[in-house]
Amino acid sequence: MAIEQTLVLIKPDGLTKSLTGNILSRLSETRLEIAAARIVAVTRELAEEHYAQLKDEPFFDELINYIMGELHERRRVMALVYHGEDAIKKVREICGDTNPEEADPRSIRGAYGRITTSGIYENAIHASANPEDAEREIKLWFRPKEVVYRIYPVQEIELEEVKRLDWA
Ligand code: IDP
Ligand code: MG
Repeated sequence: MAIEQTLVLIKPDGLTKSLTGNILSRLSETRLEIAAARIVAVTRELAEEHYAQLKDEPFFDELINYIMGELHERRRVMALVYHGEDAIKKVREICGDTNPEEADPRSIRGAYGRITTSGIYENAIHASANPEDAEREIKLWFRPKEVVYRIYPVQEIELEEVKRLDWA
């Protein structure tokens, strides 16, 4: 068994329904460690990049609206990295099937997901499907210094003329 990292997103429906605590409790059953966490206001660019593999699906536009929080009061998601043995499979198992109506009712998606009248699967949580996706997704949502374990190589780069937002 390999030491892996996996990206978890608590999607906007999960935040609007105040499910964050419940979902994190369920994930703690895996005994994996949280290696990173942040609240993210999702831009269209980030949403489209995250779901790039699904761009030809008929539900793609709705999916982008969903993950950006356009369908909910909360225009944000909670992004986390879980770290440990077999992390990808363990988290996917506890999430349950993509379709919340088919997911085991004891899984997170089975318990908290629904299919909207427009047909989108609002399933409360995202979890990386395989090691390649996990690496791509973690690198998309986090900078190296935000993740406490370094399982992917890093490099130092020199920046010139950096602008950053500071308190006025
Ligand atoms: P996954 O989240 O279980 O990995 P993906 O196929 O990667 O499933 O799809 C990403 C997300 O798109 C799903 O979590 C769900 O919110 C939505 N989705 C997937 N398939 C469908 C569908 O057939 N109809 C509506 N929404 C879907
Ligand atoms: Mg997927």
